[in-house]
Amino acid sequence: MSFALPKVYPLTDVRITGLSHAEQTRRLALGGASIVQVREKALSVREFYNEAKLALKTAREFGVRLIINDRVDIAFAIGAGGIHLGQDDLPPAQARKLLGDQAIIGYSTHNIDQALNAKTLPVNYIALGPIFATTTKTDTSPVLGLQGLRAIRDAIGDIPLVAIGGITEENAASVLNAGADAVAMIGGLLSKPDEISTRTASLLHSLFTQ
Ligand code: TZP
Ligand code: MG
Repeated sequence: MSFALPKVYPLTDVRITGLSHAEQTRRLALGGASIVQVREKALSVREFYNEAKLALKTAREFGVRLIINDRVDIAFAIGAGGIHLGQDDLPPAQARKLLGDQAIIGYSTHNIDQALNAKTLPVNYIALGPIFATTTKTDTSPVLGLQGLRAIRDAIGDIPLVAIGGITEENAASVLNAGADAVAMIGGLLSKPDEISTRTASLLHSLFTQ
């Protein structure tokens, strides 16, 4: 159940950008992103469905894989590339039954016990965070730091691992060096909406040339 995870994994955020998920997807894709997670915490299910459909249309135009946060029903309804689940969402095994073998399923973890448990589940990657302090998500678990990331990577072996929380272009390389396969970012790419494409391109460039 492994898949090639891109090193840079952007998430959308309408609150930070004031832009639709589709427009954020377009700007991220123009910067070279090949995977985007649509993260929406405020809209109704119907509104989220409509916005996700538009984002998927854009993603397909650019050959970007679109992952839906939280809502397996929406991922299924629009035919998204996958789902990202948290500890309080539908269990990964149920999502796998509903979405099938081809869907990418990601699962958020926040400590070593959750990460070890995630390894036993039918998921394609484990997300781990927060690595650093963040203001984007308020109900976070304690910060793990690079040492915590390294310890958990060593414990879980080689399952694809996405690090999240407070990651920027400045610290991204250190996160990859501490054992992450990919860096998931919200504020680090989106905080200046006019710079989404250039920041994404710059990050990709810096990670591939280091
Ligand atoms: N999960 C753990 S930290 C976080 C999520 C969704 C927020 C990440 O946002 P940012 O702006 O990249 O710190
Ligand atoms: Mg969730």
